[in-house]
Amino acid sequence: MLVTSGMGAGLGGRRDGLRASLVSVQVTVLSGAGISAESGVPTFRDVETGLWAKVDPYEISSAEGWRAHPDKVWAWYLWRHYMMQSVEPNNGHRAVAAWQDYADVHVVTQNVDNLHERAGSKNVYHLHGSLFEFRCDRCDDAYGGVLPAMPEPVEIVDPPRCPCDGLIRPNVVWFGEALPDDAWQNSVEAVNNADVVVVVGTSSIVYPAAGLPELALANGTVVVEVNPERTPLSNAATVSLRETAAGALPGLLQRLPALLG
Ligand code: BV8
Ligand code: ZN
Repeated sequence: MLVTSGMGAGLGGRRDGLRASLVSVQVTVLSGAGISAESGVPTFRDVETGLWAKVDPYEISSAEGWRAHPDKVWAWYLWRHYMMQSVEPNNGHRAVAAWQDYADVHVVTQNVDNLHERAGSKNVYHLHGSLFEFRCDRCDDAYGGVLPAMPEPVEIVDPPRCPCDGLIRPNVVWFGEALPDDAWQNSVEAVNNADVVVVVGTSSIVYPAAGLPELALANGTVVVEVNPERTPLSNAATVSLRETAAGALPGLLQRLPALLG
């Protein structure tokens, strides 16, 4: 609906009707790696193509892993950072951004990519940090140095050093690390104020992020899951669609009345 065009006056009238009916509605989107899959960004757990198919996630995405072999972790994040430059938002990201014309939209994402922002989404809360921010693991100072290109993944690259002699690390949240307070507070508020929560492209097993749809359901809020695969949330969700992000999100708001019966 939001990205389709050329259906003349009928749609215009309905669009105004929809705008009038939705403008006071708050839509909160909880997204995971699956919303970026159709942009060519590998998800984590896909057995074949997943980022974690080739490396041990707890070795490469945990505080312990960083302490044990920072050169391996740094190389992996450099490659992911470089890969992000060659991908574009897809119709899933674009639909979520376009909903802002009709409703009050907040995006809570586990993704460390910037595809929601590049699609035009304003209120985006990164629960697990960003691939585009770097800081010292000792004094926390932000790092703005130039990063080497890495078209092909390599085994190890020594991370740069901070003037305090600390190591420069990506500003992402690793297993065993706390989530950024402001992003978490904004996310809980966005779920508590939501009229509908759309959970898209996440396996719903990593906490505390996976606890947010449960909070919405406990609040009696409509939860719509979009995922080609079933997840631990599918049974509890108000509606669970076995569809892809780019396929389902463009027309989702218009389908809601029929979906919710
Ligand atoms: C913490 C780093 C405490 C960034 C990541 C309660 C119970 C059990 C365990 C725990 C618990 N509480 C805490 C834990 C431990 C742990 C945890 O949850 N473990 C799990 C695995 C059991 N949690 C933590 O450690 C968290 N920290 O609790 O700290 C604390 C408190 C105070 C002080 C100190 C410590 C930190 C968690 C964050 C870890 N970092 N990544 C990076 O490298 O990117 S997690 C990583 O996996 C991702 O960031 C992402 O968030 C998460 C989940 O992945 P998804 O996004 O869901 O992707 P996945 O591949 O799994 O699934 C993709 C889905 O998309 C699939 O379902 C697929 O079907 C679908 N899909 C595919 N194509 C499409 C699609 N959907 C739509 N369209 C398509 N086209
Ligand atoms: Zn430092």
